[in-house]
Amino acid sequence: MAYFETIGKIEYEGPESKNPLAFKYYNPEEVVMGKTMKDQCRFAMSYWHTLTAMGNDPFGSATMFRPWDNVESAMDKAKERVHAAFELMEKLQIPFFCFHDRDVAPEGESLEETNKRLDEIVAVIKEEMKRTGIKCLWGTTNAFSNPRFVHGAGTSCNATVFAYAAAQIKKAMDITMELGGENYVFWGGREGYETLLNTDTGLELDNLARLLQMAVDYAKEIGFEGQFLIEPKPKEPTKHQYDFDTATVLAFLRKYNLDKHFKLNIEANHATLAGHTFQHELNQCRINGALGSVDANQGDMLLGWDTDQFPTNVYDTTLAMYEVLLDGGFTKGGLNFDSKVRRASFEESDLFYSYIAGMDAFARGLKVAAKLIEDRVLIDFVNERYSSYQEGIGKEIIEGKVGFKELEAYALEYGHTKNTSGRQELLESILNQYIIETK
Ligand code: XUL
Ligand code: CO
Repeated sequence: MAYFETIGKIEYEGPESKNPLAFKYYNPEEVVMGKTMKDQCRFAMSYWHTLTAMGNDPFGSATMFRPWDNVESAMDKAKERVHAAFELMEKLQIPFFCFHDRDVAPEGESLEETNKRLDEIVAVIKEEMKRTGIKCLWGTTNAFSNPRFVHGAGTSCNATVFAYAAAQIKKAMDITMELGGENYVFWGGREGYETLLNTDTGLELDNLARLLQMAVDYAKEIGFEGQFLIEPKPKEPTKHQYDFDTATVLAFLRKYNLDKHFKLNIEANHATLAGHTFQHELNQCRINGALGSVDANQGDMLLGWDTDQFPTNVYDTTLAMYEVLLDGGFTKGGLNFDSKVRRASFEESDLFYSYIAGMDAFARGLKVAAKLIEDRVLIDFVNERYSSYQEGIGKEIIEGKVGFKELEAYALEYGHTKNTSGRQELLESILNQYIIETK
């Protein structure tokens, strides 16, 4: 059964096209910096926002009544969702998907039954993957929705909940491996706290590290070669999430000797909630060799929560792809649209318009970023700005040849040379010119 019968395959028609169901910038086979756009972007569909979100918010119930939910049992729904997902990805030319265990199959009465249900749906997903060639970018565990995780999962005060979370992750890793997932994500759903008055943060963080070490050990045991990723977020659902931002996660990983095993999955809206730009978080990953993958979305400048909107801001996608390209491009990671249509965009066609908007925004960002790098506009400026470290006293500082005494002697003799302008506004106007003019 086809769920998007009136919509055909979305093709590239170029920037002149007025067809709302066509790509204006995403041209999958076009080569940008040595790779096709398809391989540079590695777009992924998020299973949860696309198939299971229904438009509920704290003030109102569902607005989206999807045709694939028009069947009786929860398991039949789960199967129909697989077919809808693959039809949508095929039509949008999306080569990957990302999922939580609980997105794909409903929980049963017991863990055993839940796992059986997962196996049944995973078999259907595998068939569709074989039929379409679509792959799994990453899998993850939803250890936050069920009420048992009220105090967290790996950081719960209740050891039986810790055990349950471990069991759930074990199974989610098994199925991610079975589906050929290229990464496995840990987003700390309820790993955080509401008040320090009742919280042993030391024990909770030690336990979180223990859980992650168990995942590393289990991956070795089963031969899972996917990349482990941690996805930082500063708040929501808890008021303070432990994986606050890139800097916090890197410090945590290093403290517990886990840094060799993990990279980061950076989400745009999480970066801005932490008071950073999207580019800042990617930049900090890049300089620490920790850029794994991206959750592509955007927040709203006026709202202080995770709105998970489809990314349409070309300025931000350009600067994000700039960091990704400077990092050498994605290897195992990609651009997962952790984005959902607005509650009022409740028709099936809105799913297409929003994915097209997001894919075009990133395709455009990719091209502008590539041109900025090819023309070396920022690179040469930055190199020149730090050129005092390439010779003389600067070189000696870098090479560790001098300490305070030698530098004091130098300063006493030479003082300091004049500073030069940082030229921020000039660079910003050049950036605008590239965004507007790049062909
Ligand atoms: C929540 C969020 C998650 C993770 C996966 O804010 O971003 O969907 O990406 O659990
Ligand atoms: Co996310």
